[in-house]
Amino acid sequence: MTAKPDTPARIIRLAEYTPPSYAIDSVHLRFDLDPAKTRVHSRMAVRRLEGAAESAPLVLDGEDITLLTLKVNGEFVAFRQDGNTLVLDKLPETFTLEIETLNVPQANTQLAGLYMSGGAFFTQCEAEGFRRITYWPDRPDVMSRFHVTLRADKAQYPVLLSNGNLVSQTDLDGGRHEAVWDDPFPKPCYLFALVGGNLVCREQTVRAASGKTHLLQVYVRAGDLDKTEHAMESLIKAIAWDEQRFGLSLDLDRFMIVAVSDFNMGAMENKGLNIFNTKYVLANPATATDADYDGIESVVGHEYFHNWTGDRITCRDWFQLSLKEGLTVFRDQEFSQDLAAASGGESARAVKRIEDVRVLRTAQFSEDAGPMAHPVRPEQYQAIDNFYTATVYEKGAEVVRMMQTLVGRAGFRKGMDLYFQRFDGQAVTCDDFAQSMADANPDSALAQHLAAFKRWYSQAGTPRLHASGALDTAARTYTLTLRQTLPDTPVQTGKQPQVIPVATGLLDARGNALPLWLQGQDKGTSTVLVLTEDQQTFVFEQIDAHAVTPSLLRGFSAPVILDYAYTDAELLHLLAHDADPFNRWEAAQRLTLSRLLAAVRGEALNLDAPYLDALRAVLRDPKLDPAFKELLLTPPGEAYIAEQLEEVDPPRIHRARQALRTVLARELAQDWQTLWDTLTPEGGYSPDFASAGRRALRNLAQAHLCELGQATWLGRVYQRVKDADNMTDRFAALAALVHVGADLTKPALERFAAQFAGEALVMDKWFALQASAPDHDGQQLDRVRALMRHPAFSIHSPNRARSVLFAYCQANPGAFHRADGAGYAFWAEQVQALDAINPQVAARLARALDRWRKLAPAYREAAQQALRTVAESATLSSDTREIIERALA
Ligand code: 0A1
Ligand code: ZN
Repeated sequence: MTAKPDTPARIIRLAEYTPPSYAIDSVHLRFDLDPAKTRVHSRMAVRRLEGAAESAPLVLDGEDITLLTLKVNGEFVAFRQDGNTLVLDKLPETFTLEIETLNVPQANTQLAGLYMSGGAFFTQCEAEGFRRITYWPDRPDVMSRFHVTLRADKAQYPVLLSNGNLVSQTDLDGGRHEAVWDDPFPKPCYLFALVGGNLVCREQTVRAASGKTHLLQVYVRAGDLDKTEHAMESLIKAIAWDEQRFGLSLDLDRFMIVAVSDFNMGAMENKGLNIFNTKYVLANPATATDADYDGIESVVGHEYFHNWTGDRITCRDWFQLSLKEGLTVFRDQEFSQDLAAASGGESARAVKRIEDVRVLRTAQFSEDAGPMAHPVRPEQYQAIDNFYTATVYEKGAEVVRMMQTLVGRAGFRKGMDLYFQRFDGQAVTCDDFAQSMADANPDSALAQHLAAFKRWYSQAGTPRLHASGALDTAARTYTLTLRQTLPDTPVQTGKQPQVIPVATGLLDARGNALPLWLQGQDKGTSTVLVLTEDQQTFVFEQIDAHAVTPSLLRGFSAPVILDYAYTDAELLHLLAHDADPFNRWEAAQRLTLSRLLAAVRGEALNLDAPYLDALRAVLRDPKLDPAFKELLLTPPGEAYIAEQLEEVDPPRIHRARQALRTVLARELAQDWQTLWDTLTPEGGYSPDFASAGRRALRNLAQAHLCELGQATWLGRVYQRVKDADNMTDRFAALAALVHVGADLTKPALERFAAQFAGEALVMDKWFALQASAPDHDGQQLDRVRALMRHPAFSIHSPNRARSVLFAYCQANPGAFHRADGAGYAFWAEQVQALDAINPQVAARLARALDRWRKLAPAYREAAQQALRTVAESATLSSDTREIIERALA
């Protein structure tokens, strides 16, 4: 019997959750690995759970696999088949269940379950991949002890890995060998993993603060060993950080990271055997940029932190995904901030925060305003893979951060301790986490307003925070009124107020911080106001000032849209004087945004002297970090600008932003030149915060200087493509040429490709850079099609598909949205082609048209037509169907 590859559209609802009827206390799994026919034998110790009826059936999921045998207590038994499930009735209270299945790893193009990449075996089981290996109650609240035997040809697959501890390794007849692994920690099946292949590893033994020693290994393909140092260093730092900040030690003798080229996501936290997209492991100065180094540090940290927040305590059901993801993103963001601050001082922390907020506001705010809007704890889904979203991850992290803001750092640590004390080894809910935080901090605003706070989990949409202030010089008060509104979203209306922590400071006319007194209490110069109602006023007393500028939402203390009618003068004042670096950056963003929006409306782009002087002052300020200057001088992205508009004409936005860059290039030319001359590298390449910041700012200067079109500059930049001593600078130079579309672009691209033909991750960048290039001549879509005909292009490789298709359809709105609809027709074609190969990746590409209703009429109709074309395809995975249906609903 072969189960069908995909289930028909079925809605899974949080409200319908029921606990499992059976536990699988332990399982022995045996894999006879073979690309064409892998036999999987599983022997499970099953026990009916207390509270389950004697007649309760055992329901096993299975997808795209062949069942060979099924025995209960050694006997063949009858079973029912219901869609993609097997149902067993009339079961004893405890029993042994044996199942044998057949997998065809070489035919598994979805990359979920057991699949092959580069001639090696890998698994991906989150969220529902284990059912593509064997029949099992595939749900995270069934936790089992795994004992795993792997058998394979020794010459082809010398390395055989699974979770936990290596028990034995034995040679078998016929050139095969066997490895036996035992994981001491019970886990849900989504954390199971195996790897079999010809891999090499960098390894190191570390002694943790607890005194225990651990073996750390990073496995890669032969030839990539020289790119594993940064991942190993990041892992060691993550281990130390989690011990120091949260008292959480590594609980395994051995911790392995394995890199694979074909992977749907970034990485996966399988217990003790993390599997990573090569993009988040491999780096050396010649092939990886500063951004890649940062990405590796944060993803290695993220997966490692899951060992406690995800693996030791996991999710009861997939609606609770943010329990582990929001918390773990929060932890990895704190980790990156602490590391940056350790080397670059406190302002480095702000730089990291700004980078995170930029991602949140671009990806998550637009998700929350579109057809895929869902709460941090979604209430329903068709395909859970569609809910690994910016909302669950990034907004979820903000919810955790707000808890820390409300209970303080020490209080947050207490809450984490209590959470582990209560729930270690269990599968629990977001409520359980929030309750632990509140109970550990009974006097906090969080405990006081817990029910209202938890609406952050249940209500979708981005709150708007409307603020207004009134100074009364006679009464010496400044009254701040805060009001919140939460928009309706596709299936939710009539929302309740949430708890919004608003970190606030007040500046006087000279830019000094005013002392804050609230109800007779001294609050220093920065305080967190907690908005819990629709509207509240806060009266600051003893204000001796003739003008007050409020600095609101410092550090972006809540994931909201702040609506305060700042004048340019106030923004320039904040930009010059605010003690909060985040709000200095934010003031500059607001100033730039209002000018961009005027240009989008069709007004001439005249950048005024006060604005330009303020930017110059920033560039010249010796006290400011180069990394901070780079962020401040980078205008809001096209997607973020689009979110501010009712109706969107993407090419128009692109032109406005481009025009602004050109004016900034010209007006600040002297400063760009000075930065270029003075920010010269000091010594060899190092990815540390300070050096990376200098490179970032120097390369921003270079990009602006290229905008001026002077042949000397273009020649100089071409030379850098040839002889830069690191990928950050080499790629920045190439990007600058591609962006301006200079004559030298072609030879530069060819040279680069010849040099890096053997480096897949570098070639991904090469493809992505071209696919995301501006459409100077109306030929960009043809160039994208040409890229797809390049011999190195393969739609089967998610990284390569993303580097062309996503780079064009998602990251290049100015070129993708065409009045003739050709971009959309291309998108429809590719979504369908990809869906037949890999539904998870296809469904992500499908989201490129999420916001079609906001498009100007010239585009809207063609976009709708393309969506309909996809909707009408005869075969469509439930993943892609869910996205398309929601978009059209
Ligand atoms: N839990 C992983 C992300 C992940 C999710 C799904 C995957 O396959 C469908 C793979 C990885 C993380 O947060 O890192
Ligand atoms: Zn995660």
